[in-house]
Amino acid sequence: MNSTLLHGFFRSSTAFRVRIALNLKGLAYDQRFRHLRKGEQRAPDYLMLNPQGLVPTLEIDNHVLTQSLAILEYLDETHPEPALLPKDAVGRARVRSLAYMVACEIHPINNLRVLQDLSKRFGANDGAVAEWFRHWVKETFAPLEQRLASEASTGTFCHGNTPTLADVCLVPQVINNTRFQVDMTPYPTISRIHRACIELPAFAAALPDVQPDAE
Ligand SMILES: N[C@@H](CCC(=O)N[C@@H](CS)C(=O)NCC(=O)O)C(=O)O
Repeated sequence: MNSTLLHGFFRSSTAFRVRIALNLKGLAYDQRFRHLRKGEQRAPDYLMLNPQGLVPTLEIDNHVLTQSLAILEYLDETHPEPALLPKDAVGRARVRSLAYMVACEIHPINNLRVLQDLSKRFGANDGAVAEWFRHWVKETFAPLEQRLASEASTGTFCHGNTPTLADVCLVPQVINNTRFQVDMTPYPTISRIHRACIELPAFAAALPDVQPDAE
């Protein structure tokens, strides 16, 4: 019996991050799906695990972990190989900085509950919501592209030639962008890194479309 259980949803980019990390670390896990559009993340049994009513939650080693970045770091600390963070402090700072650009600046304001609120409370139609999404991606993808294209530490992946926390956060965002028709032409370096990542089995197996709950 497998004791690691990921509560997620195929389309959740934060659950996607955790799937990638579990796969990279070679950890077996089961998944319990919480359909976000049906509001299953707010079911009483799930709120007992994660009072925020957000996915992912990871049950592992007899612990209940929430917040994807915290989960990623837990996995990296408890299963150090392959490492998601570089050995040097400045490298770790760079990787975290790239990861946080996506995880802290784009994701929270483009999350489902925010987009739903734009419609419900402020009357935004589907076009306006998509415009909002694209705007906030562009605000961060433009400087992210600039950094990745110009900084010497960029390699095949965001930092060097092995995937890190930065790639784990980047790929789900790029996939999410496709749902809102984000033009990726201005971001050739991000696109190149994305292609390199999804060639890896750990990323490919975490893609939303291949999850059992995919629609
Ligand atoms: N900062 C949290 C964000 C979690 C989050 O917002 N998850 C989304 C899916 S990607 C969610 O559960 N949304 C439900 C909702 O908006 O109602 C993390 O990284 O785990």
